[in-house]
Amino acid sequence: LKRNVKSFCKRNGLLTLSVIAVATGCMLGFMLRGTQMSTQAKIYFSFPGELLMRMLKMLILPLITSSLMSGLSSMESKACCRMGVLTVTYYLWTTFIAVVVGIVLVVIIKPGVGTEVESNRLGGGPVMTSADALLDLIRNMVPSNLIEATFQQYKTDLVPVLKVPSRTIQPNFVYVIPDDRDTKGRTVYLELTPAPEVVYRISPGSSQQMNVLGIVVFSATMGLLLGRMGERGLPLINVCQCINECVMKIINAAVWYFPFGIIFLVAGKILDMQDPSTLGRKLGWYGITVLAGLFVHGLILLPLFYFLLTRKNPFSYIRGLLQAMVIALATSSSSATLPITMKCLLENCCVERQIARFVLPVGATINMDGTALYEAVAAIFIAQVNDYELDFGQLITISITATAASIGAAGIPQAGLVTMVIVLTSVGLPPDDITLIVAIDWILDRFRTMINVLGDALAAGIIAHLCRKDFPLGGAGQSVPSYGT
Ligand code: DAS
Repeated sequence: LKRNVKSFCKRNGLLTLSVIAVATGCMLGFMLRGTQMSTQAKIYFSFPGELLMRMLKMLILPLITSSLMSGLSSMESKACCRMGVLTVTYYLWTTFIAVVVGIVLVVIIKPGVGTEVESNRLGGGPVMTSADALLDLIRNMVPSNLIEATFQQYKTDLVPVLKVPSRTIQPNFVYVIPDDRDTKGRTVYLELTPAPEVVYRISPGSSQQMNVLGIVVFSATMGLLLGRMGERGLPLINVCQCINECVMKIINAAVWYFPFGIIFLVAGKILDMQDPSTLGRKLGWYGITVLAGLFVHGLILLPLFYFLLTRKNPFSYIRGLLQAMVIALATSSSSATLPITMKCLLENCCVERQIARFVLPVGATINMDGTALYEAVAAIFIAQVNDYELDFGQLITISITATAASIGAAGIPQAGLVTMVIVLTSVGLPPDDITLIVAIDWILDRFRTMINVLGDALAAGIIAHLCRKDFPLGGAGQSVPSYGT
């Protein structure tokens, strides 16, 4: 038994430690919630978790650009085109299926029906309209500055904005007065820092919606062009391959810090957790509906699609992804988890490198099945709470806008909460009602991020199988050494 336990821990050491770290973080967080921890102590306490997030964020730009530029440059056009079409088609299909699963469940369970509570929405003040949010989606594809595009998605305007005389809706959310000059009147979600008199700004219009979509588009274009330059492109292709290998080696080294960082990341989030809103039990049923949808989609439908398209056992493939899913649970950021997802795919699932280098970065930006499902459920739940009957046409609208909103959501914590404005305004629901579901969003965000990551990784396995003729070396037993060896 001792030998078996030892070999299990050796094989799954990091995964075991990470799972123990999540459990420890939860216990620590709930234990400390009762204490009156000072603001300064909270800032120090969250420091190790903040380091973990910064380590992951630091790797996103070099990983995505080097992966796409070196991966696509070495592919011939037809294979590249086939892989691209298959990838985007599969992503759109699974995202739409996720939305349908969510709608069916929320219509059957009806978590919000019979709620007498007047939702604590705010009146007045222009909100970010669907048109605004959809324009943000297109705007994000063409970032004016690639470096800023990467880091801005995480920047919460660390420059304290003015102490605005605004009304606090939730302990962590404050709406700025509508005529805030640099957001052109759009609602700006402000998140209170531990020091209540100072607020940070997360503006849906500029930074919160900024995601790596623009970097993926730019890097993929560069990769395709480099591939057509022949000898002239080789120096830059070699540089990208070296950067990619270095990034994967850095990941192999950094991962051993993760369990320690996860403890404080999870505990810190629980410390800041808000008390459930006035909806109480209804909110619980809403959470159960979302989690049930994520379970059905993530652990039944997606593995079924994988089996039908590859005729392989999906659960042995998923076993190789557990480390990435634990990191997704801990960080609630699919972009930040991307380096680990890439490592799992290459080292545990033996997916062809060129496929992983394309499918994952694209998936981390446009494929968010968990988010799409959640936004559809949340919108219909808010309609039920408002006793607002949605007709079939509006359900179709919700399914389309939830799919679009999930594409526009950045792979960062609670991005789905912000893009939900598109879905709510598309069917005439008050966007301010987001505040009804904020209280448990921090936990649902973790699970939907896990499904987002799982969806991307399963897609890579499917695309690798469908394109195996284009990549004879690929898959299990590939002759080239994997990273980190
Ligand atoms: N946290 C987001 C992600 O990283 C998902 C979401 O907010 O819905 O995928």
